[in-house]
Amino acid sequence: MFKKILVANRGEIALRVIRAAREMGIGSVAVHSTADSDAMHVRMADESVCIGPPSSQHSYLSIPAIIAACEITGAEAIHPGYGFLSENANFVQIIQDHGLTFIGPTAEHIRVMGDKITAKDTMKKLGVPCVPGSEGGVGSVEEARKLGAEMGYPVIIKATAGGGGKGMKVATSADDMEKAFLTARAEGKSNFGNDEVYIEKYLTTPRHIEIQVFGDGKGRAVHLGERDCSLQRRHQKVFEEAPGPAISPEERARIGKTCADAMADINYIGAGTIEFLYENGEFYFIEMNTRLQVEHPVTEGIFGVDLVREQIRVAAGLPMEFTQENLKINGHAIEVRLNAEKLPDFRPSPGRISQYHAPGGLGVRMDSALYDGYSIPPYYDSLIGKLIVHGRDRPEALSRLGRALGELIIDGIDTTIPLFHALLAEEAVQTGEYNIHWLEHWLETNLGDS
Ligand code: MV4
Repeated sequence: MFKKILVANRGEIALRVIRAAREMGIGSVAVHSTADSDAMHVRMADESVCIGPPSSQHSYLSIPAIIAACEITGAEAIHPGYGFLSENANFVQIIQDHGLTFIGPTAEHIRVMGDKITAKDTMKKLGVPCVPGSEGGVGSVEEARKLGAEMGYPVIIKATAGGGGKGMKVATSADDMEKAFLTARAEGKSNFGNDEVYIEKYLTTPRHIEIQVFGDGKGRAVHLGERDCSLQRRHQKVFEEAPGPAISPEERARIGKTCADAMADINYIGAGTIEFLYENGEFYFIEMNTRLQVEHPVTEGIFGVDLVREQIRVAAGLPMEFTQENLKINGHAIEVRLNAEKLPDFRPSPGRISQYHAPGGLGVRMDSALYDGYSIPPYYDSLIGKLIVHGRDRPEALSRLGRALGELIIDGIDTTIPLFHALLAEEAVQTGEYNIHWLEHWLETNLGDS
């Protein structure tokens, strides 16, 4: 096992990794920008190294600075958290070239899944059900129109390198096609330096259901059920839960096995998430994330496992501590993302925390790097914490969420806490009868957000 690992991240996820390392008797190295000298991850780690100025580009995204921090401290492995360099195949290659270990998948798996056309092609060949659409890329408006006529409208044109909703356009008729096609291609080019696009049948009212998978890199892989992450605003998840309120045990076992078998086939190592749209009882693969995700705690809650511990174990060449047979779901978990943002327009609201009180009690987990007197810097993501609740069933988890939100105090800045009090009062949230459009519609109706 590693003696010391470096955490190439900040905020709550850096704490998450440091905590797992400490429980395993592994030393931790935090890296930080000059804006984060007082950050909790720096305080909590065994050692820290300043790696650059506030701008992420020159600190948390600086590969040379992070490699140098490993060499200075003698850290043997790097955990990337999520975001930043977590899905950068080039980073993984450089880590290996320096005789260090990346705690995550191989550069090759990251590369394959990072390009959505190759990801879809790979998954299709592995027997994973995909959204009907083009075979590979589409090179011209004429070809796009031909496919549109065959498939029937609406269709969606997606940039193969796309992400966060960029490079994605819906065409509702042949007349729309030219504009949608050219816009998706231009957005792919300008945002990701890649103008390749593909086409899919547009699903109008699906849920976003993602399957958690985990592999040992030696042909063994398991699934840890699904998370329903349909409640999103502008492609940012807001509220996530597991198990999905619309998924039956039979459906879970079936799609779960399909995903686990696919990951076993490719010798996938570590944590991964296979994203699906779910509509009318069918799963349609859209993309795969080759990282630990923000919402992983809901899965940890219902399965009683530590996914970061398992990531570190398999990266060190040890076996996973779970098998498919001993992974059993217990109860229901919900996560809400707490952002330093001002409603109704979700404008970033950095600043000094004058008072912080975390909720507690049975079934409550607060993952946050906040503390009394901390100043949230303006340079990074506005996520300031995640409140995760667990209950014996969904109603208990919901009422526990309301109780915990009532205990939570974050003063000095604006946060999205009031949004969750309001959402808990909604029938659709109480029943779980929502889809990927429900939240944006609700925000428009109730907050005038558009
Ligand atoms: C889709 C879709 C409908 N049909 N693909 C949005 C982000 C990207 N990861 C995939 N996305 C979508 N792909 C087909 N064929 C609808 C969306 C979509 C969406 C998906 C998940 C969660 C929220 C969403 C909000 C708008 C659109």
